[in-house]
Amino acid sequence: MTKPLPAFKHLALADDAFREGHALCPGCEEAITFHALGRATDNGRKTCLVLGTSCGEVSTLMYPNTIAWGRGTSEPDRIEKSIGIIHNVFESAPTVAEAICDTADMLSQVGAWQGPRPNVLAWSGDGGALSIGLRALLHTIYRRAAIAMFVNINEVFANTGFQYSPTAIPFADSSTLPYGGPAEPIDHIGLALVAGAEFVAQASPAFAPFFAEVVSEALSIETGTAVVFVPSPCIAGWKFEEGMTADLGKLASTTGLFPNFRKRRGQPGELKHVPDKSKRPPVEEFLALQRRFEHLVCRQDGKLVTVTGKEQQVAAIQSYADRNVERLARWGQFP
Ligand SMILES: Cc1ncc(C[n+]2csc(CCOP(=O)(O)OP(=O)(O)O)c2C)c(N)n1
Ligand code: SF4
Repeated sequence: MTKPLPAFKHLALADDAFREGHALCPGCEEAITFHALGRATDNGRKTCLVLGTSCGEVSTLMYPNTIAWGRGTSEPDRIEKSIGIIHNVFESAPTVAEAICDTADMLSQVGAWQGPRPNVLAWSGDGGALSIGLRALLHTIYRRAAIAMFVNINEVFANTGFQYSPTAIPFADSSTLPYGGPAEPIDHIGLALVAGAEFVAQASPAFAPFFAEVVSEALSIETGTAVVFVPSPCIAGWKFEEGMTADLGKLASTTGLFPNFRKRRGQPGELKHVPDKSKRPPVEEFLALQRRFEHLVCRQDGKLVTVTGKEQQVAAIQSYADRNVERLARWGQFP
């Protein structure tokens, strides 16, 4: 018997629905995520994608100039290859996706839709999903709508000028909170689990095989909401050098600041790509690559140096990362 292909090989062979013409910054991790979604949705089902206002929306739907979505350049002749996109207001992506699910169910019940259930995806930034739209997201999860919700976590409201977002690492510089503040990131994974999500994951595309598995699993969930948080380096807001996107994506997990994680309801969770404490890179390795933390840490002659007087702030970030790993391990035991 031939072994089934791993998820990322399936994706590599699939027909991509994310195409040229987008205006995301070169080095933006969202482009990698969108290619994965574009390929994962080539699974024999019609796709409906709801984009909440965010960089991901304004940079890929520049009507009437370019629309960076679609398999090929013309209307596909097979419905399972088609991808319909709805752009809606900032905070309502999960609610609109839920309405699409309900409509598909009704059409099925009256016999007007005979195909397999469509892929219904929603996409929002962390500002849209975890700040202004948090209530909408939690109630969609609570109602167990069978959508796959993707939340792009770049720790700022990037599209409108890098304002502070509740996922920000303490003391990160943003346009509304220069030098940041001591508040720790909102517990987005805990909130999604407690609201009743069927599947919750945090996954970085920097770990391609794991990311492909998570995206495919999220699309397969039929009995409730799948929520995937995607930690996403933002080159313009975090101010890092070109070529560092994947390295930062990896360090976000390995330091414990945004570890890869997945959990199905009723099953134990799995923490991935976080070494044991003794082998874990210190948070300074992540911070020193970004100028939003230059008031705290820098590299001199290849060595990590903490700015004099900022030792307590760096220690607070390290403490958060360590406690975050412990907290996620505990969430893994949530029923
Ligand atoms: C109700 C409402 N308030 C404010 C805005 C303006 N707005 C559009 S995008 C955006 C920020 C989006 O931030 P986020 O969701 O984090 O996505 P990102 O741009 O970082 O990808 C804001 C404030 C809006 N469109 N609608
Ligand atoms: S501003 Fe940040 S999130 Fe927006 S397109 Fe550029 S890198 Fe991506």
